[in-house]
Amino acid sequence: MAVKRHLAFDFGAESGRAIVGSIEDGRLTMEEIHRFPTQSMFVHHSLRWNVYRFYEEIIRGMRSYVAKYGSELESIGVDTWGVDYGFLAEDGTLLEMPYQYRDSRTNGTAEFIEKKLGKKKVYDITGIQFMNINTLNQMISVVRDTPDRFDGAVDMLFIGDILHYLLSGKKAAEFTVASTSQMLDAYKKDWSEEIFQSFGFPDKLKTKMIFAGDVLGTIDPAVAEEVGLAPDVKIVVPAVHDTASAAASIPAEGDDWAYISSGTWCMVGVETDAPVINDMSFALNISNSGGSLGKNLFLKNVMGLWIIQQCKKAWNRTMPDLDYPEIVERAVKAKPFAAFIEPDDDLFFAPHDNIAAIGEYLERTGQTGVDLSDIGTVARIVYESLALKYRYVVDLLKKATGKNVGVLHIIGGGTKNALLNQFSANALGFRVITGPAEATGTGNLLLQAYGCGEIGSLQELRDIVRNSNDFDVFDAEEESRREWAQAYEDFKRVCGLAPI
Ligand code: LFR
Repeated sequence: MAVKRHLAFDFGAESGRAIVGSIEDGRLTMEEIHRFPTQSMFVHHSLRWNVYRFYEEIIRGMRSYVAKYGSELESIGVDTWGVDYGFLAEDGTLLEMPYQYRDSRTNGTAEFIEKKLGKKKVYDITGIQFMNINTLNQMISVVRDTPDRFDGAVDMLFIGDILHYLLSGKKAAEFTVASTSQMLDAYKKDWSEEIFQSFGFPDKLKTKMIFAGDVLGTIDPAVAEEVGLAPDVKIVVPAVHDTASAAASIPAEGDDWAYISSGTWCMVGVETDAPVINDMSFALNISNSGGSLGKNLFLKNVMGLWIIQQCKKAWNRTMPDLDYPEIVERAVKAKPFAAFIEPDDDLFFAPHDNIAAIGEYLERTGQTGVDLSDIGTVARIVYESLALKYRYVVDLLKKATGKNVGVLHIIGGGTKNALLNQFSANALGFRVITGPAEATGTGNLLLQAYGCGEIGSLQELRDIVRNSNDFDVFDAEEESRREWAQAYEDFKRVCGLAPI
């Protein structure tokens, strides 16, 4: 029988890639055939995504596929970050360039939530962590500042859904990405009437909901012809939310695990069978993000590698050749626990100069005498603080679910940083297992294969992940156990984190 190939497009905030995958003898083979920068851009002083350029990269990716493998392809699926969306007109035209979630238009929207419906009520319905980036906040800013933008809109689609629409001509909102909006009823897995009514969002924007593994349709014949693909290629939605595609590929067994999907954002979570929405999860501001194949991702966003990416950007202004291996090497040599930062402080959300932001943070928290001109020192502060924040969030998750956690799976691009992996094990005091690094691409491809009938269950899917990858293990270092335990206490105190 001919090999069935799938093509995944995985879009991150920095870069995107096209990956071909096929399953043979219970193993997934993956090959990256196209890579491109994504990155938002300032247009008229607002931060936007050039979605048609993303589409162009998809066309390029499909052409690369055809050049290598010919016209036969089983399916295509796209995943992206969450929360960002575009409005479509009746004829399917995108009405404006979608905003990127770090745009400042959401400033002040949090108060609106409290006034209109109350945070508790919104959380009880949606189960989603309050963050200014959420679609809810972005939509509130439309109601508040630019209500005419609703006029010609007949559909609201998330970025990945827009790309699926361009490929298939079919409009639908995939559940995992839609859940990040904070506009769904977490139990009904559909749009919340109450949210739409209370905030004055038009009903016409409640796009039909579909689920990871659903076949949206076949490729638009004109697109197929343009790139040289057969007309029967299926468009199968993976978990359009990258975090949910990644979570599907956690190689976990048993029940006592937590995970981090590590990239620009680090999503720290545990998997549950149903939403966990109660007073404690509300107080701790934990999300119930939609998972694939019936799962619920009880997780919290941590600012993640964004912080070191922004430091690197600042350093690269004067040292263009400085790369991550060298940054890590310098961090290894730097003094441990010189200072702490709270990665999720507002200062680090969209900094102009991240080193200056760290300086401001240290000053505000009375941490003096730290030489921030030393790259290793700064990098070490960031990596240690991230690891300590992971520990804090895992402790919160344990408290809110009552779950026992004895191992942490780290998946995604962040796993390539062995120092951070070791720090994470040290901070947590238990075993960290890393991989797959291409977790999102893996999950995307395997969810497509599930949609095409090649895989029957999540367990089978994870068996394939385990058969197809090598994993690294990091155990907490005995000799520094005491220092890390002390550092955790200091971190919480210095950063003003509530005791758990
Ligand atoms: C990670 C991610 C997170 C989401 C953030 C913004 O790429 O999808 O899960 O909270 O991006 O959308």
